[in-house]
Amino acid sequence: MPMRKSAPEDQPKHPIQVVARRTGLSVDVIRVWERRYQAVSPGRTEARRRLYSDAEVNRLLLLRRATEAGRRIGDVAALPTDELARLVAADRGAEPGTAAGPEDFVESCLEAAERMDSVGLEGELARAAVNFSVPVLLERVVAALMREVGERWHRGELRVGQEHLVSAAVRSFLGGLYGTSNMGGTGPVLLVTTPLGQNHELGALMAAVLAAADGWHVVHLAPNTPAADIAAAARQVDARAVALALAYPQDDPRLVQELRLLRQQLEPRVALLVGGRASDGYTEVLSEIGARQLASLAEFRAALAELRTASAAAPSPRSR
Ligand code: B12
Repeated sequence: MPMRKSAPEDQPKHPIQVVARRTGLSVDVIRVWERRYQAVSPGRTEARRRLYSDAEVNRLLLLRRATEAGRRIGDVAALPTDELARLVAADRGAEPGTAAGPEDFVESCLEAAERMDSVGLEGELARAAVNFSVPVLLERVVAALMREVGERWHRGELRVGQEHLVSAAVRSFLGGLYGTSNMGGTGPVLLVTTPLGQNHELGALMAAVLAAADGWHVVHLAPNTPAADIAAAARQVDARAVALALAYPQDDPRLVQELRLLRQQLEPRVALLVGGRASDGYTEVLSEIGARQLASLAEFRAALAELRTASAAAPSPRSR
């Protein structure tokens, strides 16, 4: 198999024992696939020990999946990696009685990220969207994927470029879902954003998708929005509620001031819903301003449902 040795994913760095652990293949099988089928062509240390690149590890993983799906190694060993990935994805979708679970999609998204395959990654997300309900898709595929990306990045197993590839693909995927879910929203208006200094935007986008799927008319603003602008937008669209996502940092004194200012400038009837991994850092101010702090997307849905019931019982003069 022709291999470029220049890109970081093509640098030989993993000894065969590590490759065996990562791929679930035995050391003997890896050697046979290399010797007999030229499935990979590892580099060598000065002591002539094999060293495999990330791309080769990924390729071996795909070959393992292809053989598990019933293919003969001799038939697939020479395929280009992209083609192999497509074959494995198709085999997985086609296997009767073994429908892929959310964790399978997380795994195949991570594999696509490792090989910097944004098209493959978007394809996996699109397939997951067909397989699962919106809450399962968001919680068990998208959020689980991002958590795993964060952990691997933290451990030095994923490069920043690979994390950025996933973030961009997930951002565009969620944007698409938001667009299609939000078309018929005739319910009350929900404004979703992240406040000043909060640049992680995917939590807000997930909240926007979920609310739109539940029939809210969602107005989603880009992240890092000053309190005065959130309040002005909420007034203009006659929002029933504002949802904020806080991800990092957990201890920004400026944000405490912003949250107070937001509450002062919002009409009293506008509910303030706040979630995200950093929200625990702001519990005191959130409780002071009467915002609802929500520990999960499931709690968020329940809070939205309550608000809708309350709105239906006492609609505001301008409510939709
Ligand atoms: C993608 C990412 C980025 C991207 C963001 C891209 C984007 N467009 O949003 C980029 C590269 C820009 C980035 C930058 C940074 N990041 Co970052 N990032 C991540 C990563 C991998 C995923 C975040 C994400 O989107 N998750 C998906 C969301 C939806 O999941 P979640 O936050 O867990 O949310 C769940 C709940 O909290 C809830 N929820 C979330 N939002 C909301 C909102 C509402 C209303 C409700 C009800 C619920 C809710 O639902 C979700 C599902 O359960 C995380 C890892 C991780 N474990 O999350 C790190 C992570 C958040 N980042 C981290 C860090 C340190 C940084 C940087 C400081 C890195 C640096 N040195 O520059 C910068 C800071 C940027 C800044 N100024 O804010 C740390 C934070 C550590 C900490 N102490 O909190 C993390 C945890 C990585 C790590 N393991 O160390 N990051």
